[in-house]
Amino acid sequence: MRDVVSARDTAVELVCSRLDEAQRSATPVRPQEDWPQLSLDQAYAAQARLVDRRLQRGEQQVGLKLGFTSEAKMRQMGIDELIIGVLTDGMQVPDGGRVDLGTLVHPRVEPEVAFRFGRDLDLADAALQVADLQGALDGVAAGIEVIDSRYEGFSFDLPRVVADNTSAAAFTTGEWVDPDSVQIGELAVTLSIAGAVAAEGSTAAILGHPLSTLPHLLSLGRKLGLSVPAGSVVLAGAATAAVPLLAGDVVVRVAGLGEAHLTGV
Ligand code: OOG
Repeated sequence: MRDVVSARDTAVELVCSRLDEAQRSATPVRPQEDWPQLSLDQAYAAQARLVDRRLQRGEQQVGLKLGFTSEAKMRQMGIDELIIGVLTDGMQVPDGGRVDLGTLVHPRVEPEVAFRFGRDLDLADAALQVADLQGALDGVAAGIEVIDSRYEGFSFDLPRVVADNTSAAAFTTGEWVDPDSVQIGELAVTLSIAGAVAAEGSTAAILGHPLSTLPHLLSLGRKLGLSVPAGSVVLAGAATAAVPLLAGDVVVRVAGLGEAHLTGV
């Protein structure tokens, strides 16, 4: 039994090391060669270790992100299960800030709706309800996520993308709006790159309504024992398919909610 556990542990550590190295050197890994098969639980264990390494290097956790919450994303990547990843301050870009393309492998951008929570939430607490999450929401904003798979060809299966911290690379959020002052269920979303519209959709593409992600945030977060300290940002997942990030200005506009901006350099 012990041998089985330690062999599994070695696989998790190996995957974590390779992904960490790939991210830091902006050099993709080739999982087809000599890549351990991980279960989904092991993949989340690898993700937790990968995030731990970043925290040990001085980064702070600032939030969480959900992935594959829209049909467009599921179809684009061929995965139909919701996933969760961790956001750190090392990934956070001020609104209108720059993203250095030289530090990334093959980045793509996605238009997002972002939530901000105003009080500490321990998702592992069995008494916590979806209504508590909704009650703790103190801001909603337009957002941009930069994803950058550390796998060659941006190609992965479910455990691989989970281990790779759901391709999280960078993100920004626009001005925070009081969640009670805006209905976010069906707002037009536009992603523009260098002044040209690159993707269009609706917030309804995110599980029918971005707030429908909260039960998933709770169940995935509970399973993994995640916490959401006050001030945390949660990205609800892309409303459209992702688009390559090139040098130039990126603007996400969510009609009636706001805009978020960044520049690829
Ligand atoms: C995985 C991340 C997916 C989303 O919003 O659906 C994601 C990927 O496509 O590389 O962030």
